[in-house]
Amino acid sequence: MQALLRTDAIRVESYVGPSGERSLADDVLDGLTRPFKELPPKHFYDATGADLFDRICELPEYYPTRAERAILEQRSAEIVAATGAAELVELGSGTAAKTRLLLRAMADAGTLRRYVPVDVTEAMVLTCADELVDEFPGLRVHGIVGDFERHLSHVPRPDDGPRIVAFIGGTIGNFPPGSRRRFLRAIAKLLRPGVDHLLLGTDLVKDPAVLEAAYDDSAGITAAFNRNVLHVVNRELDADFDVDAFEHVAFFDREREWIEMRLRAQRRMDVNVRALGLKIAFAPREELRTEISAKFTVERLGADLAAAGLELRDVLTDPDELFALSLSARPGG
Ligand code: AVJ
Repeated sequence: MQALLRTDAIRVESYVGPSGERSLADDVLDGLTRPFKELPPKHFYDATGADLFDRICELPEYYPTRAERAILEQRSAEIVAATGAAELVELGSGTAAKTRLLLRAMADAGTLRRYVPVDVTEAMVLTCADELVDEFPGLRVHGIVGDFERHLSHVPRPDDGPRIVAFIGGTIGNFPPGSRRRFLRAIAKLLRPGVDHLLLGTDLVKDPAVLEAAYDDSAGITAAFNRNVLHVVNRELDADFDVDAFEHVAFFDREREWIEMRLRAQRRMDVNVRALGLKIAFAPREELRTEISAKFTVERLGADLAAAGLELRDVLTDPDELFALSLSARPGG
């Protein structure tokens, strides 16, 4: 651990080292040597990718961000009243844009004590800590720079009052079913039975045409976002992907109830990943899976939470029932 900053109000610790790079190397080595090629979606988000994602959130076809914001705008006070939350732990906090609505509601209720952002991007955690202690007098921020899949154990023990652990934005959808439940179980360990709550954002199952448009927009921003992961591999691992020779593919798998994004090679290709001494062959039209984004029914959400030892307490949706924020807790206490 590296202490990055310590004042009366702010404490930021980093757990990311040079191993961040190794995880891309490992994922390329594992994922691109399989019979069905695959790369995990976390590598989308370099500076360009983060920028493209921000643009996706503004697209007319991409409803999740707007729908979730609408729920938070309308129901934050209710969430705070139902949980009595004094502390907000946020996994993948980013700029904390939507979180501010919750922090504001906690401040208005007079319960706000501490915010614990967890994010891999050091600058995000430092900047938002600074901004938030200015915006919310008396707030303490304990930031964790780390990967929420690897560094959850460094989230501090709950302190004063009840805590909400928030995992919003729908990122839980990136986990395939087995690891999704394992990850929810790890989150549950951060909660005291009968005291704390998980606030989880999940996109909902709906008309496949609406879902597919959200992941294949007419302006081509999602296509650029998808291809960008190849630029990341080229830069970080000295590879020579011909990025423009890959076609963006997005479809809703009705059986598994998830959106799948792929990159399809438009011709035969041999790619050299020089940093790994690895050569990868693509057959014409061969596809590389880059993301799954699971869509939920309330039934399946309840079942996934139950499998992680959590009880679904409340499901809040937007007026069009596009997206859900759910509150769950460990029974007992
Ligand atoms: C950030 C994982 C919630 O799955 O909708 C947006 C990422 N991918 N468009 C999602 C994404 C393509 C997004 N999450």
